[in-house]
Amino acid sequence: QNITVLSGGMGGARFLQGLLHGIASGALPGVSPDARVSVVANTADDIWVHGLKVCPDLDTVMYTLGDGIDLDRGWGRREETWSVKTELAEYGVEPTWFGLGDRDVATHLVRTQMLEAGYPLSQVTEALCRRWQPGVRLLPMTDDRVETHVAIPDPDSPSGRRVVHFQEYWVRLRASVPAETVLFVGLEDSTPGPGVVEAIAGADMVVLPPSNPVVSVGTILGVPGIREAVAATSAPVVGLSPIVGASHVRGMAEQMLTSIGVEVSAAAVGLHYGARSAGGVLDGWLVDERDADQLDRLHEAGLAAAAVPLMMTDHDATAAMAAAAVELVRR
Ligand code: GDP
Ligand code: FO1
Ligand code: CA
Repeated sequence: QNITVLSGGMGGARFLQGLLHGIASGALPGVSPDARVSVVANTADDIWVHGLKVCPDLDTVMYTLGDGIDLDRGWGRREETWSVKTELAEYGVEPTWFGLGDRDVATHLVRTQMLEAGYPLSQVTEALCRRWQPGVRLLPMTDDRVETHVAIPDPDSPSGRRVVHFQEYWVRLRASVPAETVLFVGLEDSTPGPGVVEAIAGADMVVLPPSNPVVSVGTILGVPGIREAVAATSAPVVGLSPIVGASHVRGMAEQMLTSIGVEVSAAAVGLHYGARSAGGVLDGWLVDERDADQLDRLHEAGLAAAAVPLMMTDHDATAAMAAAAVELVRR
């Protein structure tokens, strides 16, 4: 059996840990322990810093599933040191706000060298995963360059706005100013990476994990051909809400949803993805128990829906979420 997951960074990676735990322990109804997981990961967070290509969501999934992640930060390597970052700051070289760890720099050096030698990001990722053995097939959503940028208020500029890279919006500004517009540079000219459409078309189940619906899953679905593949696949498609009790659990999904005019609620995100019967991509949508009052809205829209505990507090809790997702759309 093949399960395909469209993932961002932390939220998707945490979900994948629980999914793999659930598969191995036989906790997912009708899913055999030898089921294989393919991950289509967001690459629009990617940024070039200090001449290095950094791929936050690919690396967060790879490090998390490869057991190299720093659990407190949720990104970057554990047992990290920061000499390179400190020395760069001593030289006054910007950006000083981006946390580049010494161990992490090695990953970016390998990736940058391979990209500059002409290897596509998909082959670079495959090479890095030979070391990390994440236990999934990790597929960049595209090999083309795509970057999320954010227009923020700027009284000093004639337009009253300034555009910053998503990483600056999140890491330096902590999403503390409104995202007036979110721009996905290069997205409309991108094509699905190798194996991506096949992983979706050939899946026995497609999952939209509790990742950011705008700048993680939204960007993946925005690669021309991917949304179409999800809408057309013979596999059931099920999603889990990243919004619990009208707010995100962490990160900046609230700001992103607001900037595209979508209500910050579990049901609104499910309706934003839409029921496949109504031209959307979902067959089923899981919300947290706190949002059970929103189930009617989802049923009326033609979605299978259920309210279950949706906090990824540990691998068993997350495995139970994955089991509920399987159960919701099982035929
Ligand atoms: P990022 O790329 O590092 O931002 O990670 P993702 O986009 O994959 O996931 C971020 C989303 O995960 C945020 O919108 C959070 O609301 C959501 N999230 C984090 N922890 C949990 C959790 O325990 N349960 C649910 N339902 N969502 C979560
Ligand atoms: N997130 C931060 O909040 N601060 C950082 O300094 C930071 C550095 C960083 C370096 C490499 C990397 O792969 C991820 C990094 N992240 C950092 C996380 C990154 O901003 C992710 O894109 C967020 O999780 C949002 O998707
Ligand atoms: Ca991300």
